[in-house]
Amino acid sequence: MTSTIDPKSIGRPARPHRHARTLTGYFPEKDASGKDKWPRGDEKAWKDGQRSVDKDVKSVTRNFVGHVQTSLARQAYNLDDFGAYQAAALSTRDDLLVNWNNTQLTYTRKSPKRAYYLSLEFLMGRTLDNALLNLGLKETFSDGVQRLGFNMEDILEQERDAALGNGGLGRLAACYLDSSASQELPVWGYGLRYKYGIFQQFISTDGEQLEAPDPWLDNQNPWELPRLDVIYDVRFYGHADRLNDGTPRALWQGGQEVLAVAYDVMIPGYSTATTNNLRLWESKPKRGFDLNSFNAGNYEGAVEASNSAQAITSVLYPNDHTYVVLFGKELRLKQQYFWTAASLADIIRRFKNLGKSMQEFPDYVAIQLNDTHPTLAIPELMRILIDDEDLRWDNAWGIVTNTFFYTNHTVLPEALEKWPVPLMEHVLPRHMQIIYDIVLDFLLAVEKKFPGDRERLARMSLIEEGVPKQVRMAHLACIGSRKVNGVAELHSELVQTTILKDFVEFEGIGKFGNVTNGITPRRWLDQCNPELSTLITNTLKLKKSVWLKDLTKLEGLLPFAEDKVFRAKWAAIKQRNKERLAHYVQTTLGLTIRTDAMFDVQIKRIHEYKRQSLNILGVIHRYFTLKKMTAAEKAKVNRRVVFFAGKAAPAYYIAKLTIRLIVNVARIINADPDTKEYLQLYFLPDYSVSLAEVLIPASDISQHISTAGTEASGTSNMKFCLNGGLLLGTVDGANIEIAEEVGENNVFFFGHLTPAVEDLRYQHLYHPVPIEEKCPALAEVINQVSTGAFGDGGVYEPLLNTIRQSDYYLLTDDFDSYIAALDMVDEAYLDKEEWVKKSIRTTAKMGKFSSDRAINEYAESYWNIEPTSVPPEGY
Ligand code: 26V
Repeated sequence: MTSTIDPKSIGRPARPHRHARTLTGYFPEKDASGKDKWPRGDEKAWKDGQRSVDKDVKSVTRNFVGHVQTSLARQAYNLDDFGAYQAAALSTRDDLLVNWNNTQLTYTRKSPKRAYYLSLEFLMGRTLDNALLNLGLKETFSDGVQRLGFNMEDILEQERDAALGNGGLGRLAACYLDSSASQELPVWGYGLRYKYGIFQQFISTDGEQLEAPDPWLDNQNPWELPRLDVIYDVRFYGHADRLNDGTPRALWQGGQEVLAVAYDVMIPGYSTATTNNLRLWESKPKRGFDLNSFNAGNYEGAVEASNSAQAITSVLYPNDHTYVVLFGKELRLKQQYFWTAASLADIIRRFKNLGKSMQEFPDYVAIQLNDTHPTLAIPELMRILIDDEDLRWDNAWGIVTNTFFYTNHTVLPEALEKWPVPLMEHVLPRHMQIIYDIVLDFLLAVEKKFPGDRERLARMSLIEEGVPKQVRMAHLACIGSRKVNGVAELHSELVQTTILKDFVEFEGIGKFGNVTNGITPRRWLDQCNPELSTLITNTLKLKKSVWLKDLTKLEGLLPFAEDKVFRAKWAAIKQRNKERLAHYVQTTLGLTIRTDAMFDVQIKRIHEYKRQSLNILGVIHRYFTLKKMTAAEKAKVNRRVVFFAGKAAPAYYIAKLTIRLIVNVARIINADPDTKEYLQLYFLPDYSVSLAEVLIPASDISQHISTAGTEASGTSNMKFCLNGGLLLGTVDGANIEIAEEVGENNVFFFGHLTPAVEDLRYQHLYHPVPIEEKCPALAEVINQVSTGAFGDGGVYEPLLNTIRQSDYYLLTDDFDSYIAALDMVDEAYLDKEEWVKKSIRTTAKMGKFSSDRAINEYAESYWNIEPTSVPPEGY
């Protein structure tokens, strides 16, 4: 099938104002005494916190113009918005660098225990606005560029997102880096510098998702510092021979050697001089190309090795929660080892500079494994300690198990990582030997505690029997770590009672815990919703830097829920955020959205367990209900605009069909004169961090409707609630804790609870009830889709069959209560005053969900690290 890209569907805004112009006011006017006259005096830019260098508008513009003329080699009379963005980024970077250098120097001098966050994904989004906020330079900078004839918002729009992640797991890593730096904690991130991040999503005219590469580095990346001096060799393949000299040592030789080159990304803390580091590795061939092959005329052969090396960090895998499509993917395994090997080599080199013995490693180093992706770090550290450092096995294992911490992010069976043993033996022969040695020791210990329990041994082994045998990475991560945690209370409980139950029985509950996820209020309130932030600051009568660093202070808003004037201000800001979103949709997609309606939003990866299908079937139900109404009846209903956004993994057929259904339903109902005043539906293409920053502040209600027990935590639920959006959701993940905080009367819950899920699935399989009997409303909706109400019905059969057949995600069980919950939302929204009260109370009670709280729990209860303050420059 051929498909065309509808230019209107392209999510990325065209660059506004690409014409070049002269920097206005660059040459300042003179005052009477002949001195330069600047619009504002030498005010202190660092308003709320400490700042190393006093910055004024004058020095900001001088630095900016300096970069225009030198770094960019452009003339002051020939600059467009993109050039202005580059100059702004480069001059901001100059400020970051001062703090970054000071921070690293301080860490070297004070040698505190450090923590390292190993994550294959960091979903950073844009940097400029955040860097300026954290430096305390936002207003000064904005004044400066304005004086030069530019508009700060246009400049900010020029930046491309750094989208080195799939979704929640990668964004969590980014929030945690922000919180670590903001709380002066010595934490570094380690990841990969993918040449291509998450794909760009286009939607064809018939609703098909099309993928295009994300060439985010094409415009150069001003935020990274190439460290061509920080390089490690990483080996693959070859052969490993045990020395058999009475030690566990082996010699690993031959194979392919690849270089890992460091790129550093500065991570400024908010209102502090601390600027931490995110180190991303790029793969490079060790030798340029093979001159022998080249001379012999074998040109492909000459560059083969070099291409194979470069391929390692070329692209982020766009899957999450489905391991099957990755089964046996050698390149993914190579990514994981390349990254863990380079990161560990770097960590060990830094540790060795302290002049301590290896025994003290866990006193100076904590390594957090973000999901199982970096689990190879466990056998890799064993390899280094045994083969290079010549330690005894038990001694090495003691060091390893005191260094690592493992966070699980999903209990979905298809997302649990496993690697085929033959592949491991081929790519990492020495590590496979070590894993077998770990297994042997471990199973002996289990056998000792539970003698004769063969089934238990089989369940707990790191090796799953089968053809081929597979290494269970979650088991390895669990036994190799000091502590294991889930990401919300319910999820941690499920980890302990399902996938790692045997391990709890074996090792004791003390090793297992919970750290409920969090989000950074800097990006997810102050930056994305500046008007609300200002209203909060003025109302709490606190400095912004106080409540943004102690989010529980938001509770001070509670009494104002009773204040009519305050409520009006609160509601007006929500309205303006809706208009901002409508403007964005108008300029990027050419679509006109009405803003006198409730905004109902579901934005996240498209996945069956997240049940976007439930939402779209609910929309269809509403559409047909409206169609049956008289004009008088319709006049009483609540107007609703429904938004979806999210990417489907390129090979995930059912998820892609869901997008297609949404787009085609939108086409019909947005054009229907009977209903379009009351119900509109949009699928916004190319979901990203930056798009979330526009959507979230505009939402009245957001949907987090996963089948109970499937969404580990969710973090966008927190972002919506922090911005005064109410939550419609299932009793799942962090929804539960949000409801505990804000009160159940301020959230809309529906659906079956986790303990019922297993039984219901059993019923579906063994005692199925026809859908017409079980849930007639849903049967009717499915029938409409199937018989072509939204275009060729046959197309959607595979999607509809997932519901008609096993209905694994329980749509037939939850549909009626979902519709009832939507009705309750409508009813509540009709009472505007009461709704705004709920909105204020929700924001007021979100303090717990700051990532500052979460990262402190890791720092205190897991890593045992302490804040290390960095003296501002000049002290
Ligand atoms: C799994 C896999 C499986 C192999 C293919 C590549 C791949 C890539 C990523 C993942 C991780 C899936 C786990 C995940 O993303 N979990 C999400 O983590 C969020 C942060 O804790 C949490 O809020 C979400 O509820 C959870 O789904």
